[in-house]
Amino acid sequence: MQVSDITNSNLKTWLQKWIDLCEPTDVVICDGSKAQYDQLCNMMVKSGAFIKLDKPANSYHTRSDKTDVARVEDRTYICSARQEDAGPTNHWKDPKEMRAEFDVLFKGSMKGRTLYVIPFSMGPIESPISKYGIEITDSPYVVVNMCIMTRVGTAIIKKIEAGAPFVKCMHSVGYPLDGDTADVPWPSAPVEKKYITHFPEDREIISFGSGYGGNALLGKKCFALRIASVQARDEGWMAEHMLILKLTSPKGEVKYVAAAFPSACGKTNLAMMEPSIPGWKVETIGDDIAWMKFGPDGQLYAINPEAGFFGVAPGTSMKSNPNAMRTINRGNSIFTNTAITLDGGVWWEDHDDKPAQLVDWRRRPWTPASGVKAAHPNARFTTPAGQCPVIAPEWEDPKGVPISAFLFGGRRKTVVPLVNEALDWEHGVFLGATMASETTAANLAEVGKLRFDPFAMLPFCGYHMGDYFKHWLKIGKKAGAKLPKIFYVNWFRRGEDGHFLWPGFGDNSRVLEWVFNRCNDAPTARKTPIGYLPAEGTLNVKGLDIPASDLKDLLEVDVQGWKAVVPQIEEHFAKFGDRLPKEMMQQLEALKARLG
Ligand code: SAT
Ligand code: MN
Repeated sequence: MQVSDITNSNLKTWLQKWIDLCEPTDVVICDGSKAQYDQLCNMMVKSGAFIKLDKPANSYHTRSDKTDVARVEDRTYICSARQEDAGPTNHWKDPKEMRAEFDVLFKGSMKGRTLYVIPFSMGPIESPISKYGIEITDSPYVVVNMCIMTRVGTAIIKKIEAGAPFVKCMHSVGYPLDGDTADVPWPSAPVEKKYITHFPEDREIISFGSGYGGNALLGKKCFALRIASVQARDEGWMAEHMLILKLTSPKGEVKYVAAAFPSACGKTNLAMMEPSIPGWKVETIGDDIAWMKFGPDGQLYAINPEAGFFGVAPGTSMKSNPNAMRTINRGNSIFTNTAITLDGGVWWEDHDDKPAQLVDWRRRPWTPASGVKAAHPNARFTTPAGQCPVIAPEWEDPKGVPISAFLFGGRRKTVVPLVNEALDWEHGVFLGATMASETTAANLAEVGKLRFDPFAMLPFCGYHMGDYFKHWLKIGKKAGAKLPKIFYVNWFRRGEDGHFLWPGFGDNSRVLEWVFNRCNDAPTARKTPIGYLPAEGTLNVKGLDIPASDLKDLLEVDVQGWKAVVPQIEEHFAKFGDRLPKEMMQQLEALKARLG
């Protein structure tokens, strides 16, 4: 297929504008085929950008430039027409000025390169919850990653030709090969030229200068969260930074749970967990993003808009996440900024193997005595979700799965109990709006400085966060809605001597069991000033070697601790000014009153 075959004038005009501006040598429309994927990988092996690994099968290693290793939040902008619509949690640029700057930056930016057109679907192509996008990029690395992370194919162009809307996603690494400029293994632009920009009113993304992760794989955070959150607000659905898991009880009863946690709280681990309690089963629907719409029965139905996992490699092991390891080991994966073993495999910190010698992510010889990390801390695997051994059979069901519970959480050494059920939806929204992790290594006797990350959406909400809280409240008022129950969990509580009070990992299934039973209205809770906590003896700790005093600390209300947190919540809420829904201050006042 060629650009000249496209008849939809909106798509064609947009493509032609960028082709004319960027001046690529070639234009290729991606078809999502294995043949094209293999051909691009082989091309990158020849150029030196990729190394073909000996294991796992059909997998590749690549390393980025040392300055292009993660999302760049400082260079990420919401270009809404009015600055106040971006809100206090986003950087903003005037859309007209930004576009004028791009006319200069993108001029000739693809000289000597191929421009790839990637038609992709977020979610199963036929799902009423899914949405389509077209990404233009000059990075073959982006193409092959998008082939794993999304559904790529020319069928999407047919849908657009038939009138389906699409999100315009423009990307260039910003490293033209003009004159004598030689190519490098990982082309990118200096940080002051990097821009990850979103035009919410136009449903458009323009990204310049970075080839890494969410900066460049525009279906993920840029589309599926920042742009989709705006679409969800306008259209009455939800685009959330949540994993989705399927929980099956020993009796065979099924419930689906969606959970939001800030980075580095183990979302992927929870999504693929192996329960420690007999007879319970956890299967995966998604590990990062959930799109949810009300069904005719009033329930919220969720899909995972992605088709792969873009997981943090360091810390992933047979202990922390055996099913992620099994997924990767089935092959067909791309490893970015991990270390390489001398027998052609991959390695990272906390890997199960303990090699004596490696090649580190910068391609330098490495031994345990080197004194530096072998893998970059944000090293990633890109791997197809379909090959996860515990992927739920219905993970691609176009109608989605009905959600019974939302979990929120953060990393809290103090104050916050193991599990706490919201008193009602509005209280649940308050819990989401006040999600936080401790930033400082707090003295355990006091409350640490909190970094608030409402709904784990801080860097991902495409509009004013106060309006986003309002949207959550509005969802709760939908007539006939059968809303999920909301819970707050904390696996990270510490004792006075600093030890973890809760074992975590597979034992988190004990908390899931309690949540499951509460969704069936089991009388297993006691009402407290902060919400419903497990009634004495209702959290299943059978077979768990946990001191009674630790269990008590995990499930009690630390009234003094909560009182000390209140001023930090007030400060956090003050940032949203008059766009903070009044219900949030009312919830805070009610909490204060209940604490006495
Ligand atoms: O780089 S991504 O945005 O895909 C992952 C992350 O930073 O959470
Ligand atoms: Mn994420």
